[in-house]
Amino acid sequence: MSLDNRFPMLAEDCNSLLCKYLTPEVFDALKDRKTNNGFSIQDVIKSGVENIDSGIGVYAGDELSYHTFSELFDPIIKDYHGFGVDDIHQSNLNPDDLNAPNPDPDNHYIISTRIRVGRNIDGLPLGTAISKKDRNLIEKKVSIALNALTGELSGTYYPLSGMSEIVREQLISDHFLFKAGDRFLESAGLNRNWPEGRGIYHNDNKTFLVWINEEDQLRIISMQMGGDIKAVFTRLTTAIKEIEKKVTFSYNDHIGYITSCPTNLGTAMRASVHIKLPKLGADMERFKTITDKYYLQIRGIHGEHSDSEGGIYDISNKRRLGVTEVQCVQDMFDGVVALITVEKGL
Ligand code: ADP
Ligand code: CIR
Repeated sequence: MSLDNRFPMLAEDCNSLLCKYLTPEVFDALKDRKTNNGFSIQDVIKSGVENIDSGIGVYAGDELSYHTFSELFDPIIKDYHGFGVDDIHQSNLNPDDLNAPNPDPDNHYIISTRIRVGRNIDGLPLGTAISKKDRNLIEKKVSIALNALTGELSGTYYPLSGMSEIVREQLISDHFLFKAGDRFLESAGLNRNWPEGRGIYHNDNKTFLVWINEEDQLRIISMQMGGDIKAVFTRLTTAIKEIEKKVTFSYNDHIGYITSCPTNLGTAMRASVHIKLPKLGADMERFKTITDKYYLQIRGIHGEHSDSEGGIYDISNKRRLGVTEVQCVQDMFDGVVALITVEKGL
């Protein structure tokens, strides 16, 4: 589909935030603007126009996109995060400030815990607008920095180019690696030159992993079996500090860490558990009342846009901007405690 200078045809039954906030007036105001990397409003909305079932539907090409197209991004950011233009974002990556004793020490409910952050390199366009050359340079620079890590974080970088199909599929089904061919990312230009420049770094027991050049240039991940949320957060924060000694990330005082999808701005953190809740799963209305109260999101067992299997859900924090990293994890912890209490009583 080619997008031109006219207001796009948006389906009547479209429920994305793009469809909610892209009025003809907003489009007209933005249609001739471009960022310093040549990113236009047509580029911003392409994924949501082509994928009418999008939840959000927009991507940024660079930090400047959030400013240049603020008439569209600001209301979307307000709607998703509850964060207004005059609000302030603050970071807190101190595990000592987290109150999260294992909510399920006997492993009846929580299967595994995972916390990730998205990061992008300061001074470069985001993956939506980056050149092949710069993408490859990022892969090189970041993999060198990662290969120098020591102790528990010590591991190996595996480029996607040349990885066998069996290994790749196993890594995906074990929840360690990103999928290929995501249609939302495809439309956003994030899959250009696939698989070149992409890959995964992980330690031997796969408790610390870094995805390179997927939706964001880095996704830094800490995960392990069971519900020791604090241990997972502590490992992640240690790793971020180590990587930041070698690589400078794009950060803005107002909207925090810059990411290609506005849902990830701020902390860029998603703290999740895979949790068995078959009884609540049979009463989605009640389930959602609890997840809404604690600012949580329900995903399926294979990540975003996937379904639940066997009563197991991926429960994570929804807010990422205007709350600290500690608060993101605290939202998830508090909600998981409430969910387990209700599930036990059913
Ligand atoms: P992201 O978390 O980076 O936004 P996805 O929702 O696609 O992206 O999840 C990426 C992968 O991580 C998927 O395979 C998903 O099942 C896995 N995952 C997410 N949370 C957990 C968890 N708590 N335990 C194990 N795997 C998880
Ligand atoms: C959508 O709008 O449904 C996709 N573009 C994904 C949005 C959420 N993305 C994310 O959490 N990174």
